[in-house]
Amino acid sequence: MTASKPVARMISHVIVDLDGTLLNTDGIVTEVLKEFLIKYGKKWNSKGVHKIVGKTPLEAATVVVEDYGLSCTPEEFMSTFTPMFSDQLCNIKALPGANRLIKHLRSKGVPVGLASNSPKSNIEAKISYHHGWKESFAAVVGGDEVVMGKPSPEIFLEAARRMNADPLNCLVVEDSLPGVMASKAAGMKVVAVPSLPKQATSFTSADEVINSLLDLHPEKWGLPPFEDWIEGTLPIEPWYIGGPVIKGFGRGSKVLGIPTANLPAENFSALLSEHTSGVYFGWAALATLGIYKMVMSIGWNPYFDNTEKTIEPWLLHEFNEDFYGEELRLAIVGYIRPEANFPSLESLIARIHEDGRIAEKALDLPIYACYKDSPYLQNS
Ligand code: ADP
Ligand code: RBF
Ligand code: MG
Repeated sequence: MTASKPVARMISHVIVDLDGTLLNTDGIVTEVLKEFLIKYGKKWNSKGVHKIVGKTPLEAATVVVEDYGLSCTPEEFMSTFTPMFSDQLCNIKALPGANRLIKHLRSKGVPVGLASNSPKSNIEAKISYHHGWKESFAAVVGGDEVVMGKPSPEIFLEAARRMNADPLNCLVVEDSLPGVMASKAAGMKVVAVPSLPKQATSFTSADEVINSLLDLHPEKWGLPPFEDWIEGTLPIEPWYIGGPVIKGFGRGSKVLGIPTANLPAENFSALLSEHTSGVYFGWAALATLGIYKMVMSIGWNPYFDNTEKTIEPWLLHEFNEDFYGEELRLAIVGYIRPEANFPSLESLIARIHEDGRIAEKALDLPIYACYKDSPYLQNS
């Protein structure tokens, strides 16, 4: 008897979560929470953040009230916090790759549902600030439209039902653990995009864990691929940072043979939280030495498991001397890959050299080469 081959599952519909997946809601939640806690004479602490990601507002309020020992009920907390938060909805930014994903699936005719534990009116308000989003969703389901929010599967099943989709043919994109649990309970495939760094290991039930939406490859799920990758690179809206070259861990040249001219990451915390960690490339200007091609990593260097995010640009040029303290300006124009861990130092080094070759070649393409003339670099 021949065992029948399992039929490959066809994905026909995508269902996305909103907060933490498409929108950087946590950034605003944190700002508002800080302000709120000051009123209560308490100080915000980033350590509790993981406990509120993916919770319903009331659940999250309960955690905050308890953790900070606030002298109010969760309901009272909500009645003060909610209007403060609502005032800030217009300031919630799209996460990297969110616009690109929505536009792509829409242009390829793949129906996309939005399923969030937030109340429907809240979802509608949030997406109204993002051009073209509302029209892109075939269904929107809020936490107030089901009996139980995530981790119950109800919200995803309802989104599928409204799109006339079989749950088995749905792919969910989710940042939270409750959301991943809900997707699996609904019988769906799920790609996790953990919004908290270094949490990827707890997402074992997800079908795939990626670092950011930039790393989503729809073709893995039988969906139309993105068409914007060029020679192993993804063009991004350029961003610019600069500052004095500081001392890093002293291991770039010593341990890897790859010197990286570190920038003071704490000066760019707001900008860095807008961009995901990963390997990027672009142009680097040194005030006295000139403009060079550059490839860099931004993040926690998983191989070394750093506790602080660092900015590590490797200038693709042989210098005769160190240039600590010099003003270094960067135009970051493209993305290559997420930061990764490696089985050996040799494999990390080999991969960084390959990143260097990719960047070197890509920067000759007109779409990237033009940024060498950025006024920001010329005036350094
Ligand atoms: P650190 O940990 O202090 O950053 P590294 O071993 O990474 O030390 O060396 C980085 C330093 O090496 C830079 O700050 C810079 O002064 C110098 N350097 C020399 N060549 C390069 C290069 N091609 N790219 C970046 N930095 C270089
Ligand atoms: N470190 C990692 O742990 N994982 C990576 O994937 C990784 N990629 C890098 C890519 C480039 C282009 C560069 C320049 C560095 C990368 N590093 C990575 C960072 C490296 O660990 C770091 O520069 C050294 O630890 C020096 O502090
Ligand atoms: Mg360095």
